[in-house]
This record gives sequence, C-alpha cells and structure tokens, in this order.
Amino acid sequence: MSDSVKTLCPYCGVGCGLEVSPPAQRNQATNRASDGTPIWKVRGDRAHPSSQGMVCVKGATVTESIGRDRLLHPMMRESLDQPFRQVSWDEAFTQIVDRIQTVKATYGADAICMYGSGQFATEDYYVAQKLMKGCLGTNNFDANSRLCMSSAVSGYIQSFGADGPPCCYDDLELTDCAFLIGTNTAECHPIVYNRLRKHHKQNRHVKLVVVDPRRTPTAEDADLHLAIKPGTDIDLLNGMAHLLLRWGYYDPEFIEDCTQGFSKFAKIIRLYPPSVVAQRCGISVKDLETAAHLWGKAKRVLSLWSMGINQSSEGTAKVRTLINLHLMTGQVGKPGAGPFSLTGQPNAMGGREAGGLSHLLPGYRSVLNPQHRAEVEHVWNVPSHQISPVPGRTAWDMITGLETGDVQMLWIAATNPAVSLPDLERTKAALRKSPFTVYQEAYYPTETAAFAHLLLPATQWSEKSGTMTNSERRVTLCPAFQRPRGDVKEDWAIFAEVGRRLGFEQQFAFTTSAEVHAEFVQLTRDRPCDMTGMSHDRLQREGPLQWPCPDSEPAPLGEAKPAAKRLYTDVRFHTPDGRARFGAYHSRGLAEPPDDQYPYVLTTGRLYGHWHTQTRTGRTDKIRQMHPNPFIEIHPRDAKKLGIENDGWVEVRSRRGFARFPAKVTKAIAPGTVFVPMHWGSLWADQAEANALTHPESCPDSLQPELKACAVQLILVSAELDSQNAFRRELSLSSPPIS
Ligand SMILES: Nc1nc2c(c(=O)[nH]1)N[C@H]1C(S)=C(S)[C@@H](COP(=O)(O)OP(=O)(O)OC[C@H]3O[C@@H](n4cnc5c(=O)[nH]c(N)nc54)[C@H](O)[C@@H]3O)O[C@H]1N2
Ligand SMILES: Nc1nc2c(c(=O)[nH]1)N[C@H]1C(S)=C(S)[C@@H](COP(=O)(O)OP(=O)(O)OC[C@H]3O[C@@H](n4cnc5c(=O)[nH]c(N)nc54)[C@H](O)[C@@H]3O)O[C@H]1N2
Ligand code: SF4
Ligand SMILES: [Mo]
Repeated sequence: MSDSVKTLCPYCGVGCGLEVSPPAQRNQATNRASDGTPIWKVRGDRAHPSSQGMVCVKGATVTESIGRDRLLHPMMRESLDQPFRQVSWDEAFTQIVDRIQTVKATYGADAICMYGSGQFATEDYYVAQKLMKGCLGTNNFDANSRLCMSSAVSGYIQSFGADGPPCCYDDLELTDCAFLIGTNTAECHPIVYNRLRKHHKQNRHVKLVVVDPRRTPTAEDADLHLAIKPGTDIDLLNGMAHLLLRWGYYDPEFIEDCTQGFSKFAKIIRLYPPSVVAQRCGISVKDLETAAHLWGKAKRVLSLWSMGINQSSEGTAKVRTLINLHLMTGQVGKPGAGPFSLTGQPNAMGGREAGGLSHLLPGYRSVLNPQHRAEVEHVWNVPSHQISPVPGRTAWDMITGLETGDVQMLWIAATNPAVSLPDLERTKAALRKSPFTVYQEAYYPTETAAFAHLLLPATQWSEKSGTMTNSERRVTLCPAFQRPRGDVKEDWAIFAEVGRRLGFEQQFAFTTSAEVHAEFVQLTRDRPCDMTGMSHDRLQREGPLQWPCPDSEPAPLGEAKPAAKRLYTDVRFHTPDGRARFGAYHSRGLAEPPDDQYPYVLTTGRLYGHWHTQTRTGRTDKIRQMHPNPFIEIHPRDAKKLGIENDGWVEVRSRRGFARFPAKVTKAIAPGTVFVPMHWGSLWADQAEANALTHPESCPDSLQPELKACAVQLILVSAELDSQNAFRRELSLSSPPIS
C-alpha cells in the first residue's frame, strides 16, 4: 500500500489537489518540525481536475508550519492582564456553557456572537450554524468571508437569483478574451493563472485584459492593462457598455429572452461617453475603446474578479455592473464565458453552502425567508420559530456591539481579527472591552490571542477530516493523515460538545465529520447547490466532485457522474421568472476620497508567498526569506515631491491611525495611489499594520468593508526615528511562557 494521501491545499480558493507522504525513513532525522514530528512531503495531485498536478510555493511548503508554535491545551484567564493557565477541556466547556447560559438569561441570545472563517471545513461551518442559529436562536454567526466574498454573494443573488459562480476552470482554456478586474491572479490564484497564461501564450488570438490600479505581475502579461483610479470600476464598465451598445456589440435575442431591466440600464449607460469615462478613470479614450473592442469582438468572454471589486463600499454594484456586460453580450452559460468570482479562502464556497454568514442558512437559504427557516428547523428538529427572522450581526457589528456593551460574549474561530479587521485601533479597543472572548486557534501566539479569556486548541488541516469547495464548485475531501498534537479538538466537535451540554443531545449526536456531512447535504436537496449525491465515502472513492450533484441520478457503478461543469447552460436563472436581472448603477465613488489633508489613496492587498496574517507562512523559512519585510509602494513622482528615496522610511497617516514602512519607489503604482501589503500584524513587525489605516465603511447590500481604499497622508521619517523603528528582523517565535 502506498502511504501517500490525497487531499486539498488548505490555502487559497483555487483548491489544488495535493498528494502528501511521510518523509523517507532515512530523512526523518532532518525533516522534522520543531516539535519533533516528521514533515510530510507534498506534491501536486495529477489526478485532481482543478490543478492537474500543479502547486504554488504556499501549497508546496504547507506541511513545514504544521508542527511549529501550536496551541496544545485549553488556556484560561480571568482578565487580559493576567497570564493564561492550562485548564482541562471539561473546565473549558463548563466555562463556555455557564457563560452562554448566564448571558442568554441576562441579556438575551443576541448578546452572544460567533466569528468564524472560510478556513473552516464545511462540517465545522455547519455545526456552528446549528449551534448559533438553531439552538441559541441568534443569527449572530458571521465569518471573515464578510471581508472577502459577501459582495460576490449579493451580486450573484441579485443578478441571477442565487449565489454560485457559473463557470469552471476548463473555461480558462476555452476563452477568447479573459477580462481580469480587481484580481492579482498571478500572485493570489497562481494555478488558475498558470492555466490561463498557458492558454494565452499558446493562442495569439486570445486576449488578456487586466483592470487594476497597480501594474501587478498579472498586469505585466496583459495585452491591455487599464490602470484605473481606485474605485472607478463602475465608470469603466458603464463606459464599456456604452461603446458595446453604440457599436452594436450586443445580443438582442439574449437580452429579450433571458433578461429583465435592460431599458433602465441602457438609459444609464448613455450618460457614459468615452471622454467622460476616460477622464474619471484616469485612462486614455483609446485604451477604453480597445477594451470595448476586445470584449465585443470575442466569441467567448470570461471575466475573473476578486477583492478589487468585492472590497468596496459599492461592491455589490460593481459585481452587478460587471455581470451586466455579460448579460448584454450573452456571455454566460456557455463554454469559455461567464462572470467568474475567484474565491479567496480554501472553503469560502463551503461557508456559503452551509449558510455561514449572518443572513444565510444552509443550502443557499436566507434567514429572511419563512419557508427557508421552516425547512431548516424541520431538519434540525428544533421548535418552529426557533430560527430568528432577523439577520445577525456582521463582523463589524460585533465590534460596535462590544463598544456599546450589547455583545457580552464573543467566540472567535479560525481567523485573526486583531490583524484583518479594518480600523484596528478601534477594533482592538473594542476587543479589550469584551467581557468574555473565546478564541479557537491552531497556533500560539497570534495577535488575537492577546484579547482572549479562553483559548481553545483546534486541530487543523492534516489532522482532521472534512470537505472544502473551491471556486469552481468542486468539493474535495481532506482526510486526516497526521496524528493530532496535544489536546487539540476538531472545530465541529467543539461546537457539538457545547450543543450537547446545552441540552441538545439529539441534535449534536454526531460522532464523525462524515455524519455531519451526511446531515448537511440533506439540507441542499433541490437547492441550487444540491450535494445530496455526495458523501465522504463517495468523495474518497471517486475523488473530487462538482455541484450540483443530486442523488436523483445515481452514477453508473465505478464511474463518476458527468460533472456539473457550468451553471445556466439552459439560460434559465434562479429568479421567479427565470430571467437574469440587469442592475443600473452610477458610481458613488470612494467612501473616503482623498482631499487636501489626506491627499493619497491607500490600497492594500497580498503578496505571492504570504498568506494573510502569516500564522503559517511567517513560520515557513522559505517564504519569510521571499518576503522578509513590509513596504509601501509609491510612484517616483510622488516620492520626489516628498523627498522620499527608495528604502527610505515613510510614515503613513489616516484619520484613524498610522504605520511606518520603507518605501519601494516604483512605476508599478499610479501617481496619487500607494500600496501596502496586509500581511504584517503586530507580531511580525512594529507599526506596519495596513489596517491601522483602513476604515469600516461598507457596501450597503453586502455589508463588506472597503478594505481597498482609504485617504492617507505621507510623511518622510527622519533618520533617528528610522533606527528606533527598525523591524524586528530576528523575531523570536518561541512562545512567551503561558503558565
Ligand atoms: N498569496 C496569497 N494568495 C491568496 C491570499 C493570500 O493571503 N496570499 N489570500 C486569498 C484570499 S482570502 C483572497 S480574498 C484572495 C484575494 O485575491 P486578490 O483580490 O487578487 O488580491 P488582493 O491583493 O487583495 O487585491 C487584488 C487587486 O485589487 C487591486 N485593486 C485595488 N483597488 C481596486 C479598485 O478600485 N479597482 C480594481 N479594479 N482593482 C483594485 C489591487 O491593486 C490588487 O492588485 O487571494 C487568495 N489568495
Ligand atoms: N487591509 C486589508 N485587510 C484585509 C484584507 C485586505 O485585502 N486588506 N483582506 C480580507 C480578507 S479577503 C480576508 S479572507 C481576511 C483574512 O484574515 P484572517 O482570517 O484574519 O487571516 P488568517 O491569517 O488566514 O487567519 C486564519 C487563522 O485561522 C487559523 N486556523 C487555520 N486552520 C484552522 C482550523 O482548522 N481551525 C481553527 N480553529 N483555526 C485555524 C490560522 O492559524 C490563522 O490564525 O483578511 C481581510 N482583511
Ligand atoms: S494556487 Fe492556491 S490552492 Fe493551489 S497550491 Fe497555491 S495556494 Fe494552494
Ligand atoms: Mo479573502
């Protein structure tokens, strides 16, 4: 028997298949983590249809960090200024259950919140929904997906009647025109990008358009790079629609038969002549026309987008304005075409399927819909009207709820909000006020641990079994292949134990994650994301499967069911009349535009090697060497004006806070805009937090904050300050003693 195991990369939403194996006996002495456990070898799984054997540096190095700085036991303290002491799981559960009961009796269930993550397995997500929404009767479950995918979710729902990206990765090799907007695919979805770049290189007729204020590695490869001013996407897209209409590049039959709302949209786009649009976006009329020509002439247009669109105070409007172009040109529901949202985290999709935002319920249902609530209550076997009809608190509303005292207990799991939420000074002050914070993590230390009263050690990828869904709706089983360390427990099992101790023995009688999965898929029956044909067993036997995958069409024995590659191939959408909806929007501009006092726009984002707040990649030598320090990108013209030289220190101030970075003077960024990576929290560098500067203003529909733009001023830092503020290059990761 081969000892290699097939699984999924636990980093990004591309969802590459991995094959892992223990190090050969003779290498075991050298290939060990700091806790002495062997480091498993990783290679790409050639049989995985999404990635075909490819992996990027993050996937290739993922096993290195698994054994470093782990949180191994539950830890407790009465207040944040005290040291933690080790406690038993029994004591930890007693604390949580007592606290839930007291808070519920005194303040009501809505004073309890859980903040989870797209890095949960679907099973973790599902049991958390059942605990919060089903048993406690509050919809106060939100996830870091609020900062990530919620605009894509609301855009798809409003335009198509349901969430769910309609495309698949094979479309990357079938398109004539790839339109990449607000996505640095080369660094953030590298294997999707590899597939696309290969197709682009091998076929001269295939065009690549990139819309990004920065000249990213993705933009470097483009036939056309539109370096628009941050926040001007709606102007650009309406301007392109204007030209498509003027030049007759549209599909009247599709518009007539399959859509609604075109005339209102057509009225709006008349107000977007090229000269006005080019000026607003800061591009040339010629480039705008080229973009419209490339889209109009192509037989198959595939658009890809990510955070440059979603993380905006008009994120939903941006998503819908992009979908409008697909609708007017009939570019959806066919090979090589469609609006394809690239998901960020490995299981951002599974979170949506399991109802993991404060307005959702499992199976792409909504808390606002009485029938949806009744269906879920039935399967959960809880009294009718147990599920609240009121959407719960979003991530940011949890922070403001701590400020006002309306939130009395916060349970955080698999996310590091003391780095990743906006307006960090305010966020941290609110976390400091929290009467009781539970933090369920795999590592110690992380920045958020400093704000916790109770730390719960979680198993992570490789130590637990569960499913994850990637951007193309493909579900992969990630089996446990390493022995869990210390006293760690699976996230779902922790939630289930709390449920049982609260008196819901029958609802949480699960003994394996396969049982959780089996119950969850029942709630997807006849829903857009039907997965009733899937089980852990079948995924283990047949490998990854795409949804929809109903059990009504049993697969021929030994043969995988034809995958549900694309949605809407019959051009019937999930709206009541089956028609997709045009949305007609004018841009409202940035929530905090630059002004005389704060004249620059700061945008934030990612680097190829690092993952978010570095809990894993900061503990991976190769990646730390690749990106040792934070920096700020600034255009030579702005740098000259301010007397800033390459590597010279710059202080960046916004209305909320400040940070300091060495300057990277580069033409890759447009004048007037600066860029800072999001990866450096307070553990990894002094005063280099991107989110010390950002604001929490959000899209009114998706409630997703505008993490991609805020107004800042730049100040040259004197040499003296410089030496005081050098980064902790030799950061000691040996955990501060917790006794
Ligand atoms: N290496 C790496 N890969 C990752 C991650 C990681 O941490 N590291 N995280 C994963 C996650 S969770 C996510 S959500 C994805 C994010 O993937 P991406 O969205 O591709 O990454 P970002 O760097 O956040 O932002 C993308 C681009 O948006 C541009 N942008 C900023 N403002 C605007 C605007 O107004 N309009 C337009 N059109 N563009 C704008 C930025 O310049 C940036 O290049 O990556 C996933 N993959
Ligand atoms: N300025 C700015 N801020 C941003 C963004 C931006 O572009 N700019 N992007 C936003 C986006 S899109 C995202 S997705 C967020 C990401 O922000 P976070 O979610 O805060 O980032 P991560 O570092 O991925 O944190 C995940 C944590 O979960 C832990 N973990 C991993 N696996 C498990 C597990 O199985 N169980 C448990 N219990 N814990 C586990 C990891 O150790 C890690 O500490 O950041 C957001 N914040
Ligand atoms: S592209 Fe994403 S899923 Fe694939 S190996 Fe890299 S980080 Fe992992
Ligand atoms: Mo994300």
